[in-house]
Amino acid sequence: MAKTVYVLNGPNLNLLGTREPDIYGRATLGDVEKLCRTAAKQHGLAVVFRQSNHEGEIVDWIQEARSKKAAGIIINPAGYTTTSIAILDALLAADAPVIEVHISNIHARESFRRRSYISQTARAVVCGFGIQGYSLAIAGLAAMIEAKD
Ligand code: CA2
Repeated sequence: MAKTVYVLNGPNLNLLGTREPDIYGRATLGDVEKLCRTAAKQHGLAVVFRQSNHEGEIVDWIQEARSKKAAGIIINPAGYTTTSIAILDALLAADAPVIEVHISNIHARESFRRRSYISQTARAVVCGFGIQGYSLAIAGLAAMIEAKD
C-alpha cells in the first residue's frame, strides 16, 4: 500500500488566488491540491490534503497523521507560523519528518514573518518558490522516506 503524506494548510490559505496576487500568485488552493497529488503520484505516495482556519483543528490533524502512521507532514502554517506553540508541540510529537512550506519568501518581507516556531522541528524549509514549493517539498520528502527504507 502507498505511504501517505499529510499536506496541511493554515489560516486564510483558502483565499489563495482571490487577493494579493503580487505576493501569492493567482493559483487557488484547489490548484495547490492538484499539484500535490500529481507530485505525490510521481513518487508513489498518497496525499491527505487539508486547510483550516482553526489552530486546534490543525493540531488534531497532526495527531491524526501520527496515529495513522503517515510517512511525512508538509505544513504551511501561514499566520500560525510565528505564534503557535500548540502546533509546534504537536509536530514535536510527530514521528514522521516535517517540511515547512511558505509560498512567499518570508525573509524578504516584514521581519516578524521570519520568527518561525515551526522551523525548529522541520527537517527542511521551502519558501519563495510560489506554489511550486509544495511539489519541491514532496520531492524532498519522498527522498527522505526512500533513504529511510
Ligand atoms: O508565504 C506563505 O505561504 C505564508 O505562510 C502565507 C501566510 C503568511 O502569514 C506567512 O507569513 C507566509 C498568509 C496566508 C494568507 O494567504 C492569503 C492568500 C491570498 C489572499 C489573502 C491571504
